[in-house]
Amino acid sequence: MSNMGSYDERLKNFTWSIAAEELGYKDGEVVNIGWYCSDRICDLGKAEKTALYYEGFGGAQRSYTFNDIRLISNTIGTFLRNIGLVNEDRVCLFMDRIPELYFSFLGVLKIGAIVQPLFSAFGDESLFIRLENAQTRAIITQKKHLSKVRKIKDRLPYLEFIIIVDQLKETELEGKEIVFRFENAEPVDKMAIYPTKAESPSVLHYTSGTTGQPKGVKHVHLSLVSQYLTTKWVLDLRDDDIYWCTADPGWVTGTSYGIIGPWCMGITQCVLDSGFSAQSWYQFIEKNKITVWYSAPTAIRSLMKAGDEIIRNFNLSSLRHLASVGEPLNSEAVIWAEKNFGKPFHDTFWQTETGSIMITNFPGMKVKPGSMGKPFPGIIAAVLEQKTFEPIDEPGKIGLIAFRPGWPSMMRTYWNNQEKYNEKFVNGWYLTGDKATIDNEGYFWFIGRDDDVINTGGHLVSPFEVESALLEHAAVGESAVVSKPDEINMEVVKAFISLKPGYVPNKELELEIMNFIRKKLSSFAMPQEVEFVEKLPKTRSGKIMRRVLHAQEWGEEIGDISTLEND
Ligand code: 6R9
Repeated sequence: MSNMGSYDERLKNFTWSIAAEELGYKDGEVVNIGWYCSDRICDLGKAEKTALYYEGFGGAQRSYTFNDIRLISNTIGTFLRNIGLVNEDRVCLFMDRIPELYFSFLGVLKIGAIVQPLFSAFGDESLFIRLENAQTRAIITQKKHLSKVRKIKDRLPYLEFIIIVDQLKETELEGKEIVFRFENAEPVDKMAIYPTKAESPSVLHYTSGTTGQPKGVKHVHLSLVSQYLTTKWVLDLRDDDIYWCTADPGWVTGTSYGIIGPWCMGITQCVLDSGFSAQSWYQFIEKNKITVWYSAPTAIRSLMKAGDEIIRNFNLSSLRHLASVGEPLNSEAVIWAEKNFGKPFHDTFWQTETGSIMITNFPGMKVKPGSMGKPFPGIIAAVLEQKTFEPIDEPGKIGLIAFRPGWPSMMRTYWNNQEKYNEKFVNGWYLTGDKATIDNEGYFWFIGRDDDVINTGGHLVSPFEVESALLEHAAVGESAVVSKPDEINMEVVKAFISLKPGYVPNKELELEIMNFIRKKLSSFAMPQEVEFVEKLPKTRSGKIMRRVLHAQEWGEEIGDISTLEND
């Protein structure tokens, strides 16, 4: 039996106060995520339990108890307060996935300041845009990323403190820079945690739009309520679990479920801060006896590409529950996992803006491979007709995925851009910008981003459906399907494909793949052109950037590509 029990029972009796009660939180009282993730867990008697097990480049290892993270986050919080930072100041975290990143996250929240996590792989201009937009007052970074900060700091009048977590000599420091080494600092056992309330701002996540500047999504401390309950019921974490969320905290998955979710439940989590390889990932699972694993389709497809043989070299029997987020999860990937790990990946659908999981395949519920599952209890979800924005009743009809506002972890605004925020609501619905269908059992099926769906001669083609079918071809490692202009049909399907090792691109293979799709799906879903590529353009969180390929086909402006992965 999962942590949730029966889905239908939960739906009937659901209120968010289930979570509030378990957290010991009452409306109107103080709620501080930093405290909930460390001090409270110690108060519950788990001070000596491992909170974090970290493995870095070259095999560096460190592990910390909940008491350690309580003390270290106190120490950081106190340091930040002593240099003059106050509640609602924006503090950027610009670090690799080192333990300091995780502790700083809690430390910043403990003084009531707003934490702004950014991918350390960002170049100086991507960093600049986001620090300028948020009028960030302090940045915590590593020596190895300092040169990027130095390049832009003079153009950032609001940036007063550049805090470096590793050793630098006094003489090497420039203006605004301070060294703060957590390990050497006097541990602070007691600090007055800032009394944040439900609506006090907590995390500011930047998400890139299709056009224009990246937007800052503002979250509040009440998000804890959603994050706690979805972690418990969807990821199904239990006291003795060893959890691994593969996401970087520069992406919302890495904070909602890579920090807050597991730690507010007092769960041991592992972090692997090294580049991707199938070998090192399987090894990490085996060595740490990971039980619950939360990853993304891009990583899963890479593992599939590496082949099934390698899996036999490892004992992965500790795995109890698998989940995925970030992109549509191809049915092929679900079936592959069942075959190789003895259990499926459970898809979870949500966004930076929603703050927590919204639609999902619940543990214990029938998984339909290729479907996103059903709405989380308390979430009212629908697909809306395009023009009227009214919910569609007919099963199988494509519409816009929308939610009724009001769940605890919903964004409160886009930073400095209330207008863009308001545009997300129509008829009392929050619009996700994605399209789906609902089947006669209430399962949601992803179709594509609103602007990715292809209309070829009047037929609507889901890029996801074509990509999933392509993945069933033996030669295809990964693909991105977009439209290209066509005189007769206005637009037709084009596929960009990266091949599995051992396959060579040629005309014959192109024709074979086209035929494969024609037989599997239809003649209009068949790519009219296949372009073989080494790799696909992706964001730092692993999402295929179809719009880059689309723009290339249509000779249009590419728009904001600051999240493009470029190494
Ligand atoms: C958590 C996160 C949100 C967008 C979302 C959609 C896509 C995420 C998905 C999925 C299909 C899933 N997306 N999960 N599409 N199936 N299970 O990813 O947040 O980075 O803001 O992206 O990602 O297009 O609108 P974010």
